[in-house]
Amino acid sequence: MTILVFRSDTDEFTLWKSELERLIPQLEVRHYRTDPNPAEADIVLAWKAPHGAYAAYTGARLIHSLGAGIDHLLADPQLPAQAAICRLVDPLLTLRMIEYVTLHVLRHHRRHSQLVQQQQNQIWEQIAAPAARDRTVGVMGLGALGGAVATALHSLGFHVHGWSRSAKSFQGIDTFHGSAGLKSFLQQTEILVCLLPLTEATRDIVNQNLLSQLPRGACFINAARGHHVVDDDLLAALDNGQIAEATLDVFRAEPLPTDHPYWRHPHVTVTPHIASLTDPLSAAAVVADNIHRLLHGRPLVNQVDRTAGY
Ligand code: NDP
Ligand code: OXD
Repeated sequence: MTILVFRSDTDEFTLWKSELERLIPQLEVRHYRTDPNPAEADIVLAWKAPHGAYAAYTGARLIHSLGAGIDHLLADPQLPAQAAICRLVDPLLTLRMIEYVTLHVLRHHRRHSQLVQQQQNQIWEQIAAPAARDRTVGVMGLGALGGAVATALHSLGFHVHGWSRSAKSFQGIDTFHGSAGLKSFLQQTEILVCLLPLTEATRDIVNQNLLSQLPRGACFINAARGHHVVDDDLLAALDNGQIAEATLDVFRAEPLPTDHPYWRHPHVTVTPHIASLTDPLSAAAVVADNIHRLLHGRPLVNQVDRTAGY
């Protein structure tokens, strides 16, 4: 059984190779750049290769994403049609996302940017935040990441709203679903968190219409994909005060171009797509479990529905 790893970073490749070959000794893990026979690979481990890069893997039975998102795969028109696609659901990836979102929800909740500004101007002015139970945080997407984030925010005492495609139930969280539930989800949400997958239904979802349904002065955190947001609409909402602050980890073009207004906007925090990075040691165990399943004819986990797009 051969598997090919698409990842440009050589140190990471070495880690993936040693860990996967340790976990499944019959594997031979190769780097795509040095493999002469792509058609022989049974499994492809994929991360943001250029379109067309997977076309030669005509024998692949499984294409496993090395990240949670698989929009990079489904956007490739030459993706081998016969292969199952799986995405990464890894406890460390989830934990890191919880850390990132909690950090920024708390910053917005406690108006931390205003305190930083006050220090710069030597202003001693106490800012009282409402109790967490009186602050509503809305999480769009209640999957592996959004569900865990919503639960963690609830355990900190926040009033949490969650929105998904199908009906979901989480202890202590007010859940909404579908386009019919979106208005009610948004109308009390003071801090909106986007953890949706990028699909045809969710592209450009954070636009003027959606932002205008939030309470005035709401904050926005995007840790999902840049294409969820219509940038001009978000910038207009930030400039007119409808949105007080935004924390953005993902962008339509990455790295974010140096002349993009987000870099210098006084109410925007930019982070370089680090909300939750894949850790090869932790993720290899998850990928190895799916490879075992494939080898033993058991159902794969975290398989993508190509039609739904996630
Ligand atoms: P999941 O597939 O587990 O969850 C997706 C959630 O979104 C589900 O609750 C689903 O609803 C909901 N959803 C999908 N389509 C719609 C829709 N049209 N309307 C309403 N809800 C919808 O994904 P993960 O939680 O694992 O990951 C989410 C995204 O986070 C990834 O796709 C990736 O883009 C991003 N990400 C970003 C990282 C970063 O570092 N910035 C790191 C890792 C991931 P339902 O439950 O009904 O199916
Ligand atoms: C992912 C990401 O999807 O890092 O895992 O964005």
